[in-house]
Amino acid sequence: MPSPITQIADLIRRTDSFLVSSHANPDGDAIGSTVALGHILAHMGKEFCLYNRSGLPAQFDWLPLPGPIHHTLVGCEANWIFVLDCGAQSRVGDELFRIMGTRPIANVDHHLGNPNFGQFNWVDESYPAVGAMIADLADELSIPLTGPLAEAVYLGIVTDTGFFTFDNTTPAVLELAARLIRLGLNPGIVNAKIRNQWGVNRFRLWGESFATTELFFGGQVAVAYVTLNMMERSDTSPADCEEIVNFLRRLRGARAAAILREEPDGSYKFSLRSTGADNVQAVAALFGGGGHRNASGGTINAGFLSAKKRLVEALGESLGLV
Ligand SMILES: [Mn+2]
Repeated sequence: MPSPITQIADLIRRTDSFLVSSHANPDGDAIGSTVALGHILAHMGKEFCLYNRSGLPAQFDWLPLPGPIHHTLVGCEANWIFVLDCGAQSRVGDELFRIMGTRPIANVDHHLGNPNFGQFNWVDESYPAVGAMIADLADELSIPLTGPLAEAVYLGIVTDTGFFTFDNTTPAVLELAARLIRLGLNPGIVNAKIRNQWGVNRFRLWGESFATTELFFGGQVAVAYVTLNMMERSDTSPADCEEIVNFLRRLRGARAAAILREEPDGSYKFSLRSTGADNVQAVAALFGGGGHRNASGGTINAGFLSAKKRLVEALGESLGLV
């Protein structure tokens, strides 16, 4: 039985046209891997259509593309559908999800628990980013990791490793980054393109949210919040809140950081961060949530004061602070 990467490479060699897709509301790995695979297909003279239900978010408009990223399937014909970085098939959005039974699927992903929904499944959790899988595919097809292809791969790997700061920063992904730099990628310039994309509205929201920070258990648990009203006033959306908790985690002495964000129905979504043996997944699970040991989240169906109290108590108990 050939390895999955050999199967995918053979599929590309013997097929003429592809639809390349990823999850809606794409992050850097979703867009980076979509665009990187597009560059590979362009290099090989294949027909392809790049698709994302959300189109290309403005923060990625600097990325050199091998073709447009379509946000509808109108005019996108293809023999095969690539689905990248999707732990579940439905994450591609309703339009593509509806026609998925009509074409064979190549499922390339690194999420734990991917149900292998494709005809071909290359699912490997040991990769920190799908961008790194596409880099290996380029190697398999003898396509040089230079120019726009290298930038798209780099976008994927730095996004999913938090610029090489998360636990998933493997020797292999650092070696891949080193190779991209050796082949000509300028990390200072590309990192600046990737990172310097914030609107001033987001700063206003973050300032307001950081000002709500409360410390518990002698500073070992930090909690901040964002209300619907705060987002409305600053003209921001839940996407602008995503990284707040990672910065809250930087408080000296805090073993766990939590952010509570108000939902339109009045419930509160929470995100938790910790380091090492401190398990916040177990805390999220108490409220029906999930995630990883050091990064988790969920929803509490309660008003703010009650949600905060329950979360702080659960964190205190889980960390042995009460
Ligand atoms: Mn990913």
